[in-house]
Amino acid sequence: PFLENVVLHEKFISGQFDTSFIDTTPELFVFKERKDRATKLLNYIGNVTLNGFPGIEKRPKPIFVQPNIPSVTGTTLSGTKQILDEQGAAGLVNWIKEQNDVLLTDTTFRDAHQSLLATRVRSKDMFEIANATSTLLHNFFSLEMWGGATFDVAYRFLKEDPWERLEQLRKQIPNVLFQMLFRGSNAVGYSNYPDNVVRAFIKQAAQSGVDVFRIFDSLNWVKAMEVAIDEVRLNGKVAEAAICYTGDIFDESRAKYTVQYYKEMAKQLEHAGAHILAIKDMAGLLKPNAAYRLISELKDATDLPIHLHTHDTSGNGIFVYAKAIEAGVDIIDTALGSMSGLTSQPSANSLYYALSGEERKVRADINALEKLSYYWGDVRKYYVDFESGMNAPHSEVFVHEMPGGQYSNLQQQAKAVGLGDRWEQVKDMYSRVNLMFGDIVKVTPSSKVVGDMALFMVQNDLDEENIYERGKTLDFPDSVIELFQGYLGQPHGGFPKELQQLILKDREAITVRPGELLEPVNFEQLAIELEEKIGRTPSHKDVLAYALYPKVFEEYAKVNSQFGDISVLDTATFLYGLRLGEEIEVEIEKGKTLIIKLVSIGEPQHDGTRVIYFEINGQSREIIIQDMT
Ligand code: 3PY
Ligand code: ZN
Repeated sequence: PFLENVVLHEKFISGQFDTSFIDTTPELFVFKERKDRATKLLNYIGNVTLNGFPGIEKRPKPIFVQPNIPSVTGTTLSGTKQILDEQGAAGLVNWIKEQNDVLLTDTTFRDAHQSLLATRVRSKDMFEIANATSTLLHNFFSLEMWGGATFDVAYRFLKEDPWERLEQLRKQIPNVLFQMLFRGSNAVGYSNYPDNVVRAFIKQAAQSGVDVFRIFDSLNWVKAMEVAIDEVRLNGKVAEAAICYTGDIFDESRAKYTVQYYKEMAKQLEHAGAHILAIKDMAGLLKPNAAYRLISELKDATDLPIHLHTHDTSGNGIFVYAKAIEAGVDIIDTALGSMSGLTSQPSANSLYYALSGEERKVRADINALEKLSYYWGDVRKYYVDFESGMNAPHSEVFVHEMPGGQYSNLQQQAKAVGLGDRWEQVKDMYSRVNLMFGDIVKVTPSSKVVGDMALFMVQNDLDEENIYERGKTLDFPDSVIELFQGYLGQPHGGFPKELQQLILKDREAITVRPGELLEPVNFEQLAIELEEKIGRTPSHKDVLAYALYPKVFEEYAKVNSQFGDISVLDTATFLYGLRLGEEIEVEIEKGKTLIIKLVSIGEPQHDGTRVIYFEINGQSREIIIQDMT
């Protein structure tokens, strides 16, 4: 640092090589906080090389194929984003209605990896392909690239800033609408937040680049969606309000979720200000003929364009979409071939062929889809340890009704509490708990509560009868108590009274919107509190993240100050570290690249540390790492 101070000093730069100025210039001896970026990165690499990455089986770093980024010619593109910016949400809606082709939303950047790879895909892998995506998917309706679990997982596991992902992608993809999944009054979290948090979050997301907000409520309670719909409209963006689809409209033994029920809800959403109506089939329960019937009837019931979302868990996805398209659906959600199928969305590539030559085709270029699909096929290999293990269509979803993103998650939760070998029982219990709860909509966060209760019952060898017999003496999981208190809102038809009493005991239940009872958050005060915790002035985006996820954000900030910005590392290095002798280039900022080589790893010391020998831009550097293995 001293030498750097000297050579960067204006006197030195101006040609004074008479270094007597060193003696007369005391500030040369004031060193900046010099645990510099390079050292921090080496610390991270040393650590992950030695100790591994959570969730990745400790093994020699595999040899990965470098994902191929298709070359595209850089023309200035104009797409749906320009339609919205120039004509507003109403103009966009009119434009959608004029299209004969079926429009596509690509979910590869969000739901596809949330549902296949535990949401672990890093921003870096998206940035690499962003320019190509902008060109190759220029005629798509939107890219779903934010929200759902991505916000939490970015901070919690990837140690990167989700806002940075959004803003960087926005710069690289200026022509296609960006879409996010928004859990109504649960925002991108698992519990209700005060209205001013919901509003502030939407406002910032809109400023940072989100255009279309798909808003849902985990119990289909429209009242809980109104604040979000209103705020999206105030920001001039597109409010896509979702009906969560559950059950089976053709199953007469389950009379709760009928076509009539969905039609009523659609009308309420239109009345609440929705620009687009989404059918969110989060588990993949919508059957082909049910899709035809539902869409036909919803088209009659409202004037809104319809956007259909499903998961291909059962393998019926393309058939469902074909029927929906016949019924006049406007937009559908697909993923790029190599990131599609099973718990993810149906493949855009397959759908393209299914409909080629038909009167209504999908608007997409098949060569473009295939090129992007190659890239993602290779990227997916980095994340193999996060695959769910499901490798064939899973028709049982019609019985347990678990959302696409929950299956592998609950499986992990079951393992963590020692129920790994009783997974069949857990699945069975999940559907029984749903019926005990009165047959509720199951999607984040209500689905998590059903999962928690199923684990609780299997773990304690309980069945429905025991719950009623012994309920008074049982301590139910917190999430179950909160659901029955009304803190996630009100389910269609209310809570089963007897069970509610057993669960709540002497606690009160609410029936108003939880947001009405929550004190508004004072953001200035929160910023001061956060500054004290992290030792730097937080941005407004940091404060919003902290408001939603205090512990997760604090932990992220800690890791960030320890290792610096590790999102710049390539994914193989981020997850596996370096092999002996391996050399990588890391661009830590535009035009500033470090060449890092792992030279050797020393023997363990008596204090459990090891010295790791690196070369960085040709210079030797030693880093001491605690060996935790
Ligand atoms: C989420 O809320 O993250 C979902 O994907 C629900 O389907
Ligand atoms: Zn989904």
